Amino acid sequence: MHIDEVVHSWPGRLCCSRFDEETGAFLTIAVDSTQRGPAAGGTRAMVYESFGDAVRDATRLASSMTSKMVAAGLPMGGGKSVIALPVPRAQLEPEVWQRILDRHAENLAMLNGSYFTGPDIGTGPADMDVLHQRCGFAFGRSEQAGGPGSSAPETAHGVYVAVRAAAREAGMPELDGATVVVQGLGAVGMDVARRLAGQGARLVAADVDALACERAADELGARIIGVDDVLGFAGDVFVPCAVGNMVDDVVASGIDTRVVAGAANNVLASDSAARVLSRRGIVYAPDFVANGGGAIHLIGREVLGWGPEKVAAKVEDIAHTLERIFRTARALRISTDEAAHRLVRESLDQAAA
Ligand code: NAD
Ligand code: PPY
Repeated sequence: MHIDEVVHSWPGRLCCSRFDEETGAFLTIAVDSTQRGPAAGGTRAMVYESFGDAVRDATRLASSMTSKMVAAGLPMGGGKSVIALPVPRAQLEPEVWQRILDRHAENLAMLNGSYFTGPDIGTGPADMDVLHQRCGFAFGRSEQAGGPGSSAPETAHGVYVAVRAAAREAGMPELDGATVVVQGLGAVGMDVARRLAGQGARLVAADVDALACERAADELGARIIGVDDVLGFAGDVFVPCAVGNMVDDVVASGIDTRVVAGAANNVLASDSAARVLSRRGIVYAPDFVANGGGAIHLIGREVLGWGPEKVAAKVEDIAHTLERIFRTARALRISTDEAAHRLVRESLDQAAA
């Protein structure tokens, strides 16, 4: 994507980028909003087709973090970091990755607390330990380093709660015997799959990682399908837990489940995809609501001083937020995504007034 398109379509506050010639990494931090408090959102490290694509991902993900904070009732703004790597993280020499983290920490220090980072795709608690030690502006350190540890279990629980709420809305009070298609069997996807299997769901799953597939088949009896067969697979619930931007209008027209609810950020490639799903009677749980468990864990534990029980109760509340969104969508005959954005706008406008 050309950078001009990104600039013209993003209403956020600040986006800063830096190219590190020595490692070939292109680092971006996007701060979407600080209206409710300092911005926060994870650091995503992966390979992008172009630097424009990386900046677009950072800005869209940052906006989504603002909505996530509002929907979860957290007193923070939205931000995100994207590190566009020259090769996949697993192929980087450890010292090259350390240098990239050092550059990232320098950039975070320059923002001086307007933005706090945390884990996302390609980074984890061990990286947050390093960033926190270098600059202090990182959530999600490992428990050994005094942090709250991985956010994946709370994210997974929130997604499970969201799947159940969306299934109820679609007329499926129980998941026993329901066919659930899980895309991505990483830290969150595998955990969600385990929780759904515990409810008697029949699992169908796909991942680009053959080992992850083997684990899901052995441990949970999942039927493994090809990654290209996921989007049109006939089932009851589709649970996207891999990367985002894969449901465009065409994909939305072909999805063959009654529910879409998952962990991936920015599942929808466009606003119109939400309308397509809605017209087809497919219940979509807006991603920034369904995957809010990780943010609730990190901000709850590190900013608000909550214990695990309070965090767990707030994650359960995701069901109530979704029920409110579903009611609004029904009453106003709009998509659930529009209803969720309406809720966010109203809340931000109220705070501004
Ligand atoms: P992860 O990296 O552990 O897992 C992602 C999995 O998706 C990997 O196993 C990967 O091999 C697989 N994958 C990648 N491309 C794929 C494709 N085309 N088809 C099928 N599988 C594919 O990441 P995670 O922590 O499990 O997060 C999953 C998603 O949830 C991400 O989009 C992330 O941004 C989002 N999310 C995570 C958290 C959290 O707390 N971890 C919080 C909110 C949102
Ligand atoms: C996300 O939920 O998408 C994240 O990026 C995780 C996160 C949440 C809150 C602060 C830092 C990271």
